[in-house]
Amino acid sequence: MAAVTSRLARFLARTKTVLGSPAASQPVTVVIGNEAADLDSLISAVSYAYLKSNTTAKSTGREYIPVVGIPRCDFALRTECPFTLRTAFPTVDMEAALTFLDEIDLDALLAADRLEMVLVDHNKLAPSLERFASAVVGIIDHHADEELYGNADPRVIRVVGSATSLIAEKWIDAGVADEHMEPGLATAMIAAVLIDTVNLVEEYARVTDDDRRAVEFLLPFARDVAKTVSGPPVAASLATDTDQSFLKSLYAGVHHAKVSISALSAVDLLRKDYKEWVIAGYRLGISSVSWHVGGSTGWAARDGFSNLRAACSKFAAERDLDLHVVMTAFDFSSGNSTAEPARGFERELLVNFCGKLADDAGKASAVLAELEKQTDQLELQLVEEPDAGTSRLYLQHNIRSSRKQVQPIVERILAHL
Ligand SMILES: [Mn+2]
Repeated sequence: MAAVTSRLARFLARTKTVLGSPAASQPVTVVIGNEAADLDSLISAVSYAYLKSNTTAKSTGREYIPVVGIPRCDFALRTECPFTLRTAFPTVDMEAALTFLDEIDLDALLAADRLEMVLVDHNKLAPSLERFASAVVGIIDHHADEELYGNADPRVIRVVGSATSLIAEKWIDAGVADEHMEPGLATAMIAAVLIDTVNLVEEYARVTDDDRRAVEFLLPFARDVAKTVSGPPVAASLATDTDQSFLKSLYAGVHHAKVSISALSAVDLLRKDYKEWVIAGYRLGISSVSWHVGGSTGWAARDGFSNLRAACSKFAAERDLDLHVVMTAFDFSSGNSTAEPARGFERELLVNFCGKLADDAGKASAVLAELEKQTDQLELQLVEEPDAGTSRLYLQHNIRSSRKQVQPIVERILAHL
């Protein structure tokens, strides 16, 4: 194997050695993204742990370890993540260098009093990790503040397009030596910001000045081919473009990878980008899917609506859900064979009642009535009632509301049932 010339890859390899060594005794700070483990979570965890290893760790001997919050076998489902790593680091197997949730014994670290955790891209531990609440020492996030872990330091929670933009700000503040921000890392960070801000396009209301500032800071590093020892940092086509076409082709590549999912099974589509909450005794799950249910090239046309419904019911039953919401988002104008430039970015909401709410028609219809009342935030239009009473498909005309906005709405509704 060729010598590893990426400092980031060497850093990741060292963290794996620490985890693999029974004799290791140094304190560990696990930097972890949210349970959906999307590109923003992955890259913000890696870039923040690496920053801290280049700054704080030097004086404390503490090891900062980025952890991807899913088992390794699920990584391939996040199609945009492996794609981004391969594009940003064409000569290094960055995926192999990562640590996944099934490769670290957090309980043993906690029992040995060696564990601290920093949450990036979320500010409340996933239900499956709640037992580590006492270990949370830092938060850098862009979701609604759940007001937990009041002593966390840093405790940065600001609604910007991408958590990675907040990490970029930490890099700017730290002013560490330029060689640490290698072209591949800068490219991967830009990719995360572009995907979460729909390519910095104003009308989708995701992008903020902080996201633009992050990209401005990262761009010269991403474009600086001279800083790589082992060849071009990005695919040759990206390296020779101007800044604007660099951003455009990077976004197009990552976006295409993200939406190239129509061959995935229904259950893989549902678990690819999935988060769960327990609210007032009700278990809520929300799956985000970068495709569309309706239409001739949609998911329902592929599987049939009853099969799609059955897959959702099975998925919900396995997780003991009382409410399962499938949020779809699809850019019909983006360059692919089925592009429909006349249609832009569209969202749908598929609401499925299960568990306690499937058994209580009164409460289920109360939830629907409340959702339909959200004429500003959601602007729902009923498309289909595939299974009267337990399932409804809507077009969500307010395309500005992503899961980050929809989840608190559903939480309020469940809390007042
Ligand atoms: Mn995010």
